[in-house]
Amino acid sequence: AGTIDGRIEMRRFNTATEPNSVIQEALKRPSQRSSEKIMGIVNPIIADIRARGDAAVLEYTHKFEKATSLTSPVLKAPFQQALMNLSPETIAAIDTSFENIRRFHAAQADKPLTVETMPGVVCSRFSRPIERVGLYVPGGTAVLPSTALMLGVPAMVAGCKTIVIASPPRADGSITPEIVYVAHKVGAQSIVLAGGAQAVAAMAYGTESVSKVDKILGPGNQFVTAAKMVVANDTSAGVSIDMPAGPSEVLVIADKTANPAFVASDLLSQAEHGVDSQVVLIAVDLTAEQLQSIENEVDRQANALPRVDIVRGAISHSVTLLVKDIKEAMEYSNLYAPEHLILQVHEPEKIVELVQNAGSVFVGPWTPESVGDYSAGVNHSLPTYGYAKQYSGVNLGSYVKHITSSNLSPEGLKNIGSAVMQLAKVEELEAHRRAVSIRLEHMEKGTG
Ligand code: HSO
Ligand code: ZN
Repeated sequence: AGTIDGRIEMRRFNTATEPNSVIQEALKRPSQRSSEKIMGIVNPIIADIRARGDAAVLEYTHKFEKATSLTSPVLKAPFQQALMNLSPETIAAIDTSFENIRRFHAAQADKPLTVETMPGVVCSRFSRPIERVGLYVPGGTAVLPSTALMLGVPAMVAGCKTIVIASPPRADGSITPEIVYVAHKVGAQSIVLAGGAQAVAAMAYGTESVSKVDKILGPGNQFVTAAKMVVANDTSAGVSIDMPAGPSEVLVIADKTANPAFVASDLLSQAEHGVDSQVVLIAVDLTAEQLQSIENEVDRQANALPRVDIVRGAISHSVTLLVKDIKEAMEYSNLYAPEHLILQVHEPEKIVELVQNAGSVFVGPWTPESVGDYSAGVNHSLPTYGYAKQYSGVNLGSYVKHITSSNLSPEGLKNIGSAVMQLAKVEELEAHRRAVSIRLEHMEKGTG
């Protein structure tokens, strides 16, 4: 499997002939490094940041990012023009993407709602922005200004007062100019020049120069994810997180109408993210020749990619499932709950109705996943590792709290009073009961 004869090929399973247990095993995500090991590294770093603040952040950045010339862990707004020197083409691309993401997320704002549940009993719900958010933008094998857009634009739209962006600096201590430009556009207050658990801890607890935030969002490696879990579980930090994040994934469903070159290109665009990425192809009732031409395309296109070695790693734990019809394909897809689901099938819009679990769906031959990664307007910060079964991707709601309110008239309290008093009695909470009865008595006396 994977690299026989150097050929870049996914393992193949036919659901008609393989036992279900084999298929289930094939669809397992590649296992992650043991969490105890990770925690053993992450916990002391977090403790160190809490104890020594900026000095510790800097030390870790010197050590892990080799940025020994860096003297402050924070870049404060307004950011100097010289730090966002970009080609006009890149500025135009960021501006176009920014505007699409802004429009799609602005449309997600929910209007306040009010319901009179009983005469005189009015319940309302309204939202308020989370005041301070910390956005983690990974560094590593690729620079990801698009992630700064996906996290920063909805924060801006929601009206978060303080937006802090953290991203590991380059070895010369500088930060990718595209990220600085995005930070400027979304109105970020500062950029923390740090990565890993140290960046997460600095934002969760605050340091001399890093402002403490109320929520941390954004993808990252296993250390970042572990650190997010630790700080979210520490009540003294008072911070929440978006969701657990894992390696990138895509599941492509292709039938006879699919273009093999398109199918291969989508599989590879996720496979190039990292050796731990996983891609799945579900081939619906394809002939041997059709399947062959997709596999040939995967091998041919992969070998022409600059990141072919990463692709090779990802493909080595990726699979093709051969299924009999689209219904079966959707059953497996819903079971896998992919981060990205690509439908290259006949009448794809109809198939969208069968989607139960997925982070984001890409419909039809003209919708490569990369449009969603960058520019269409949908968010690319999505649940991985099967968490699409219970989590949504980052959206405007990720940056707000919903607050409810009730407002009763005297008539309302009369209408509802007996129910409240009876339940208070059942729970033997007499002060609760009296808070109602004292008012009803007051009304009866006509003094209210
Ligand atoms: N596909 C990634 C996001 C990304 N792609 C950033 C390119 N740049 C999320 O799974
Ligand atoms: Zn991507």
